[in-house]
Formats: sequence, C-alpha cells, structure tokens
Amino acid sequence: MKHLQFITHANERYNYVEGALLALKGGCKWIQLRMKDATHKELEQNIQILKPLCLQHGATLIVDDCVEIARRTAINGVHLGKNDMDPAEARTILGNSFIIGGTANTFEDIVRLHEKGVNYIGLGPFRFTTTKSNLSPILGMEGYKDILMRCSETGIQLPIVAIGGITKEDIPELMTCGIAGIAMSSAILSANDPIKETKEIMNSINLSVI
Ligand code: TZP
Ligand code: MG
Repeated sequence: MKHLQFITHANERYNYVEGALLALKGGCKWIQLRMKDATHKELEQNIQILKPLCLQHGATLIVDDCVEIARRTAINGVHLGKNDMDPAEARTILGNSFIIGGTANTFEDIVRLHEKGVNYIGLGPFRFTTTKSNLSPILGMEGYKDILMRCSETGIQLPIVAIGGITKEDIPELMTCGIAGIAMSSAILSANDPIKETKEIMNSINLSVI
C-alpha cells in the first residue's frame, strides 16, 4: 500500500500532467488521473505522458472512472465511484492483476465494496472541498474513528484511504484512526512549493505509520 495518493486537478498554475509530475518529484508513489470533464482521447493522451513518468518514479498509475481505458492503456488500475461501473463487473474485465479502488462515504458502502472485491477504498469526504462537486456529507475526524472502528469489529481489513479537503496538519490525527493512507489534491497544488509540500506530507505520513 502506498500511503499518499495524489489526485490530479488542473488549476491556474498547473495542468494535470504538470501537477502529477510535481507530486512524483516530491516522492509520491501513487497518482490517480482524475479529469472529470475530459474526453477519452484527452485522458488517453495524458496517460501516454504519465505512464512512463510513473514508471521512472516507481509510482502506481490509476485512472478515475474508466475501466476500458485502464485495460487498453495497461496502467495499474482504476478508481470507481458510486456512479461508475460495478467493481465486480470491472474485476471480470480487468482480472486480478489490476488494482480496483472504490469510493465509500459510509460503513455500509465499505461492506458492499468489500463484498465486490475492491483492493482499496477511498473514504470521504473528510471536510468540504471544491475539488469535487456533489460532495457527500462531511465525515470529520469522528466519522473516520467510528467507521474504522466498525471495520475492525467486523474484520474488514481493506486498506482505507482518507480523502477530501485534507491538509498536512490533519495527517497525524487522521492516521491514528486506522487508515492506510491519505489522498490529496489541492493541499499539494496550492502550496507555494508543491514538491517540498509533497515531501513534508510523505514524511508526516511515514512518521505516523504504526
Ligand atoms: N473525492 C472525494 S473528495 C475529492 C475526491 C476526488 C477531492 C480531493 O481533493 P482535495 O483537493 O484534496 O479535497
Ligand atoms: Mg467516478
């Protein structure tokens, strides 16, 4: 399990690939290419650039939403939200060598995704963020503590990654909730020095891993 997942986002300073490259240079080992309004062609063009860059940096590359693109471009996997393909169907298409992640907002979502054979879960949102539209209810620290406790009581051992408006300062306490890692976008992209920020985030996560 890689502890920091960088979620791509374009802003006034960086395009999707530039942002991802900064995270890679800061030592991030997991990139999720998320381009909500892009065509499949644009998505694939960016994958063709990012795939060798991720390989050079020893990083995993997954794409948001698009099972068929993950398969065709032979990247590491796909992240599926609630409106995307059923993860069990994605598994029959991709097989076991691809990583399939799923979005959860509640404990019940986690149980369902566990049954459908995902490899990891993105659980959120931690707090409000403008990076994603149609946000589900905010979980906050208490939400994570409660849900992670229920996972442990039920014997669900899937890696759970926290997502949504997370800043570097949140990491130590979040990591005590039992999560496996953190997914971040704006905290890195809006930092003065995104490479330095990524390094500091990675250090903070590694210091918090028990
Ligand atoms: N899913 C839930 S919140 C979110 C996604 C993709 C956005 C994460 O980005 P940020 O900028 O770290 O809130
Ligand atoms: Mg989706």
